Amino acid sequence: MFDGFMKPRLAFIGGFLGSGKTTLLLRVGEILMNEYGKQVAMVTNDQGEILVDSAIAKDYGFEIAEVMRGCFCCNFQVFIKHAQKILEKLKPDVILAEPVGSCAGLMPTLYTPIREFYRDEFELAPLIILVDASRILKLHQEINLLDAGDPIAYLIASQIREGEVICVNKVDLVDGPTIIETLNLLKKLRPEAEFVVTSAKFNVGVDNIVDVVLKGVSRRLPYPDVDMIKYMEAELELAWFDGLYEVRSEEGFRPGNFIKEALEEIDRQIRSHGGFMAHVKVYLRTNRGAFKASITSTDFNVVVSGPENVEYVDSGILLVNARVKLGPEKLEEAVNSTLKSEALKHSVTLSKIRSESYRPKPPKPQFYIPYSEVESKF
Ligand SMILES: Nc1nc2c(ncn2[C@@H]2O[C@H](COP(=O)(O)OP(=O)(O)O)[C@@H](O)[C@H]2O)c(=O)[nH]1
Ligand SMILES: [Mg+2]
Repeated sequence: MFDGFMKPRLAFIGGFLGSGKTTLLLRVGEILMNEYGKQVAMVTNDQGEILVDSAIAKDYGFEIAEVMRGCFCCNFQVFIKHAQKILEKLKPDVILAEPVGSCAGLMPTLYTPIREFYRDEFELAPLIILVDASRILKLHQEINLLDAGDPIAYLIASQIREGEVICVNKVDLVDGPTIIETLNLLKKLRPEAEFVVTSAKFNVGVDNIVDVVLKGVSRRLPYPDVDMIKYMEAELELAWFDGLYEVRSEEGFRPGNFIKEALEEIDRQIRSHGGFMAHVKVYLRTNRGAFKASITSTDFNVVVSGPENVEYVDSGILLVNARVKLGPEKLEEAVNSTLKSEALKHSVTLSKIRSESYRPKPPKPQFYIPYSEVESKF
């Protein structure tokens, strides 16, 4: 059969906020395009309307569609409409989709409904769930993932328990015994899964995920029911913030230093308010290229990536996305006041175009197909 007549592969890469989904998707997309000559499209997804992930994916030259203001499961029809539009426009071989990192229950609300109702249009790859190797054991010590009484622990454990392929990412940051201990913990949570170890950042093990995306077949593994109340508690604990700013400086400023120091100070401010930092991301687009950085609760250093040999720039557009366990008003105030003082320090004039912070609405999936219904069809 010619490629053009084949159903496109559709792969979802889920996992908690900051686990490396966007980084991995971009790597996988690059390999598929450059080494396999595949046409690749991406669907990004988050709570707000100004999405850092989309800005980054566009820089890579991928055709993207965005599902904003809520997760795929609560916007199932929007997701399908976008995916179908991409099919018409681009006829991609592969669609890579990144669900919101605070989303659990992808199997009953998204994956299985697509398999049931859209099997003629998409060929689903196994559900891939990413885990941050540098963070999961620390989180497990703080909020036991095995008993999962804490709502965020419940959310993370639920994500892992429905993965068909569990990808332990960021292994460049940990040693061998930590990887083994991490795999032991994950196997307790999800003994049936296939396990892959990667460093998306340094392109280690990514080929294994490419294989899953291109050729993997869902084994229809059992998946747990989602306790919607507990899941909702976790979603609601984490406020969303997005902000868009114009930055200028007559004498010029160092873009990398500015976003690094701003992010470090935002981190300090949030921690001083007692907030749990799920993920904060900044993206600065300048006429000399784009600079980005992000931080999670267990990061010690902010690493900025962007074009090398650019010392000074004089203007840019700054995007900030945050998901933090803190009141939305406090979060907005902490980010905006920190940016203001950091701008002053760097001789930057910062003009807010817009910023918004709120608790996402309680999740209301459009479909819910429990495993018991799938099982009865065998
Ligand atoms: N050291 C290291 N950092 C990584 C790796 N993958 C992602 N990151 C970093 O982790 C942070 C979160 O990554 P991102 O892809 O935005 O996570 P997402 O929220 O799951 O989409 C970013 O600063 C990435 O550069 C990895 O394999 N190793
Ligand atoms: Mg992302």
